[in-house]
Amino acid sequence: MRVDVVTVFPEYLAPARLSLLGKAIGAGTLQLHVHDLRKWTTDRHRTVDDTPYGGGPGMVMRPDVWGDALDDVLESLSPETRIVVPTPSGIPLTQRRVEDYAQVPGLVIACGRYEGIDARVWQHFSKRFAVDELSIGDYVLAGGEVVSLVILEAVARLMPGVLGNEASAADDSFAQDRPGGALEGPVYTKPRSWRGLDVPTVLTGGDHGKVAEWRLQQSLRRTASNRPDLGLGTEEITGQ
Ligand code: 6GU
Repeated sequence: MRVDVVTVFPEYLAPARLSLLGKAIGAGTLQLHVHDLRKWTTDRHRTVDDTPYGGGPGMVMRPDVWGDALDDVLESLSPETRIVVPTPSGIPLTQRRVEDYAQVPGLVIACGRYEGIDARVWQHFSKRFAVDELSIGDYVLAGGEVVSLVILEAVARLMPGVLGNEASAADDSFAQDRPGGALEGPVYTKPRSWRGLDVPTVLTGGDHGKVAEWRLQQSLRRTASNRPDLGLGTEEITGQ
């Protein structure tokens, strides 16, 4: 898969060359192209923003600069490429959507800064491409660069050959085919006893059916406690 990121801070994407993402790039599974938006500015000061029409605080990114940048970046790309616009006013990024992105030939992630990008840019490009305005949670970041790293990592680990253990993605919290609870429960490793705390005996007893039952119960309990919004009632834990 190919991912193009357009940003005024291309150096912000340096961590994408590390660890799991770095390996996916090295293996050719992921082709990452980072573009400096200022390359498409035409004035001496390399201006990317201006004051908002209608007044108010902050600055808005100019449609002419973004339009020229996206024309060039999209020119050689598949029409199935998705344009992703990180914004706190977007629709929530979910694992469902990450799974969807893992199936497309490419993404173009348009990182805004300041108060956002002139809305006409998306009016224009949505005539030719699917444009998704996405939020990664109910808090405000200074720009989309960190969000692009989040999307890259979430998508890349679903691609064939990227994770060491292919089975581990299917067992994730939120995965489509996870039975019962949505969140993973607690995990343990050696030593069996540490600072007076013992691993739950069910995990060391060798009864795989009992282990599965215990893990499901832990998963439901954690989901009800940490994420009541996910809508798994406590009756599914207690059986009442
Ligand atoms: Cl996608 N962008 C920004 N700037 N802030 C956010 C966000 C995105 N998601 C949550 N907060």
